[in-house]
Formats: sequence, structure tokens, C-alpha cells
Amino acid sequence: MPKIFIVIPAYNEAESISQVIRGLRKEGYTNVVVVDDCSSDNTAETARKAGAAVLEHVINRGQGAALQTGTDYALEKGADIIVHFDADGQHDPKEIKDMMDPIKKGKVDVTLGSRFLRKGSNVPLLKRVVLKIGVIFTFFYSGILLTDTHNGFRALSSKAAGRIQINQDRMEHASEIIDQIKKKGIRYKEVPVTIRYTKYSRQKGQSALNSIKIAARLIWTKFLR
Ligand SMILES: Nc1nc2c(ncn2[C@@H]2O[C@H](COP(=O)(O)OP(=O)(O)O)[C@@H](O)[C@H]2O)c(=O)[nH]1
Ligand SMILES: [Mg+2]
Repeated sequence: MPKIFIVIPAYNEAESISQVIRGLRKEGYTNVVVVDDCSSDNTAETARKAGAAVLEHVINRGQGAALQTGTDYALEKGADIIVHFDADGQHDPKEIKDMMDPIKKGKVDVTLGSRFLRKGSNVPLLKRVVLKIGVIFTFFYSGILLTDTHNGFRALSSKAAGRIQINQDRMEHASEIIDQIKKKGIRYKEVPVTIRYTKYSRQKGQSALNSIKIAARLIWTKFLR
């Protein structure tokens, strides 16, 4: 049986984190790692009580940095498969099986969740537009055509996780991971997933304006700096 680690980046998610961890444990995932990024609420304590291993950044470094911290920890603990999973309840733990399946079968080394390959995600219209702009952006930026480029739900074999190094500490990491997949010739596949939009996740999630800033920062680091 492969050793599976679920890595959850979390910032001020005390309201949702224990339910997310419970949902994962119910599906049989016991190696759950929460990377708390200097939250001002009690995310870390809540996650610990719910049964997760909690790593804490002493300053807020961003989702990308948190994923690298959690992934390094999982590799250190001997993980065979690492799953990146959000803390705000938008992902479905039942779909982790589908995400891992092509990796377990040795077909690919990374799976990327796509909310556009399955009907059922209640993606708000503006978010839909922003995400599709992200798809076009990624095509020109990295030369890779996907249906959903900014989805935090992904699974990686330990081999791929060791090869991908996230240097973009904040939200730009999603594009960076795809860029490295392309450059390093890592085998990948998109897998249909359902992303749940609730009032909570919409209030906390990334705005359209922030997406423009993320793209601008990426262009700056890749072409202009
Ligand atoms: N560790 C860490 N996690 C973060 C940070 N910002 C967001 N997250 C987490 O990353 C995940 C996705 O963030 P979210 O803002 O919901 O992005 P969206 O779903 O794409 O709108 C959630 O689990 C957040 O708690 C951060 O600065 N540090
Ligand atoms: Mg979210």
C-alpha cells in the first residue's frame, strides 16, 4: 500500500479546518499535514485537536511556501503520494481516490484537478471568466494547454514532488508548478473534480483583482526582472 500524505495549506481557516480534517479521516487518510501560516485565529490548535500534524510558519509566507514546507515534510516521512488539498472545504475528500488512481497505475506522476471536466461545480460567473483567462495565460506563459490551471487540488508521486521546487511563495506557485511540469517533462493528467463554492469560501477566496496582480507578478519574474 502506498503511503499517502495530505498537505493542507491554511491561513485563518479555524472555521472550516476541523471539518475538512474529519472528512479526510473518514475516507481513511490518517497522514494529514496542515501548514498554518501564522494565522491570527486558532487554525493550528483546531487542526491539532482534529488529529492533523501541524507545521507552523512564524511569519505569513503564502500558500506556495506552505505547500513546499508540507511537501518536504511528507517526503521526509516517506510519502509515496502527496495530495495538495485546500483548507476551506472546497475540495471533496472522496475524489482523492480518482486523483491518485493514474499515479498508482504508473501512468503519470502528477494529476491536476479540473473543475471544468465535470459538471457540478457551482463556479461563479466572474470566477469562471478569470479562470479561463488563467488557462489562456498559462498556454502562452508555459506552452501547456489545460482546462483548469488554478486549482489547488493536485496529487504528486514522491518522484515528481522531489523534482518540483516551489519558489513562488504566494499564489503564483500554481502557474510555477505547471511551468515546471512542462519544462521537466513530468507526466501529468487532468482529473475531473468538483469544487464547492460556499458563502464562506467565496468571502475568503481570491478576488479577480488579486488574479490580475498574480499574473503581473509572474510576468515580472519571468520576463522583465
Ligand atoms: N499557508 C497559507 N495558506 C493560504 C494562504 N492564503 C490562502 N491559503 C490557503 O490556500 C487555500 C486556497 O486559498 P483560497 O484563498 O481559498 O484560494 P481560491 O480557492 O483559489 O480562491 C486555502 O486552503 C487557504 O487557507 C497563505 O498565505 N498561507
Ligand atoms: Mg478557496
